[in-house]
Amino acid sequence: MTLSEYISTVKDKRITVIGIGVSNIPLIKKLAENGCSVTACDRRAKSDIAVSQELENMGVKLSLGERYLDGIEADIIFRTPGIRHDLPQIAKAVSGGAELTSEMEVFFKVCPCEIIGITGSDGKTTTTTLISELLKAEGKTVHIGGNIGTPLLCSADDMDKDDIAVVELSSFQLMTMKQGSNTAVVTNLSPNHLDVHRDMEEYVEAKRNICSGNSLTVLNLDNEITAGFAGISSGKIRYFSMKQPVENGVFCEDEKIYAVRSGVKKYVLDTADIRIPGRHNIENYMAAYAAVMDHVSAETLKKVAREFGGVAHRIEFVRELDGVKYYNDSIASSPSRTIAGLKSFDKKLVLIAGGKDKGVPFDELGREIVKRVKKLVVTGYTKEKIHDAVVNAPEYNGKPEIHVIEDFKEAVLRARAIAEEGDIVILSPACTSFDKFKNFEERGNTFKKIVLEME
Ligand code: UMA
Repeated sequence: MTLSEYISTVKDKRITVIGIGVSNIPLIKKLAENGCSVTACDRRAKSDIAVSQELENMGVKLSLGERYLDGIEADIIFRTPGIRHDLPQIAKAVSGGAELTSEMEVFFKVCPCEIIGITGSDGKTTTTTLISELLKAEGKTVHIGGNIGTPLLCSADDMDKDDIAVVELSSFQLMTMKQGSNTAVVTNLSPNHLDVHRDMEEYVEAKRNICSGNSLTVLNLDNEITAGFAGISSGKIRYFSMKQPVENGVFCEDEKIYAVRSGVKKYVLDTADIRIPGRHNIENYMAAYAAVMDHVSAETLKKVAREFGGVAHRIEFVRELDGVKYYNDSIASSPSRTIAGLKSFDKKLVLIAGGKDKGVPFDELGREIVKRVKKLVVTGYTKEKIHDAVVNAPEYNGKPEIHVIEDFKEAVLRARAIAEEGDIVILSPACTSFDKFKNFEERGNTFKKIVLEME
């Protein structure tokens, strides 16, 4: 079934779309353009939804504010990822006969090409990007989307059967999905999003849906929970492992990566070929290659590994100047994210941190900075707080030296001035960007511009 055919089957139905955000806005417009009767609901007020007037002009009925879910009268309900399916008002509409679906679920129905779905607690965005880069480098037409930020449903009719859709899937998206992707990749699973999921079991249950009915499943053999998914999938299983050889899949031994088909092992890559830093990125490469090794040669894998500088703003390599490497990790807007960034390198770093406070304590960050940072530059609202967390860390003995600089550009230039040949400078703020920038992208782009303009 194509998207146009799907729309013609729902034309006479009452459609309620819950959530007017990134996932659903194109869908609401598409349905309205095709003459469907659509009610769009959102807890936000009209003035907070930029497209509200445009939607009304297209004939969409809006149900907004505190009581936005009251009295749903629908034959079909589209749920946005961020909303639970079992809210009483939704459950009531479903028990009254409404069909509950989502933008992603319908995309899976109408997508004309193979879908590679990627989920996991960590590494899913990078693995999704790597799969896309590998396939593109091999000449394939790729459509990348899902939780990574681009909804794909409304482009489905422009896709060709020989293309490949590479889709990052969150537990929120998977929670109510009945059909998995043709190829499923599960990077790893550890407790996450327990503020939304009822418990760890519900979270794992949601992730499991990715394996339902697929033909190839790629699982992390080193992670007990994901390894256990093998029993659910009816298709082929490939494993990846940092710790042990596998019968089918990809593994790493003595810093060399091997691809194995039916027990026949072939060397494909050295870990040193991988330009993006961190042991976790070796795992991401193994997961990605296990998913696409039927389409992508070892030569292409090596080329991408050597050239790919990382997902924008996530420990993204910017340039090397005077023997100093610069990385942009602007996405790190919390201490835990910065700690993960610091742990990605096996040497001490020159760190630029600071920004707007989220009210999260910096104590643990302070201790990690003492352990993993050679020189520290703090900037923005939180500069003093981070400074204090470092000097109050029990292990602090006067090192690292700390430079407190309010101005962002000055801070970056100071990092350059204090870095020595062989050093790594990283912007990994541990705070949001809202003290000085619109968002983390603007902060990262500003950092990159300053670094690229250095002479
Ligand atoms: N809304 C309600 N009531 C609710 C929840 C949300 O009315 O109870 C409304 C919000 O006011 C908003 C709209 O629903 O106007 C949409 O909100 P949403 O949170 O579902 O998000 P989208 O804008 O559609 O973005 C979603 C993903 N967000 C979440 O899953 C929370 C985006 O992932 C994704 O890129 C996008 O779809 C693309 O399809 C973001 C994310 O943080 C980046 N994901 C989590 C993660 O990666 O950890 C899962």
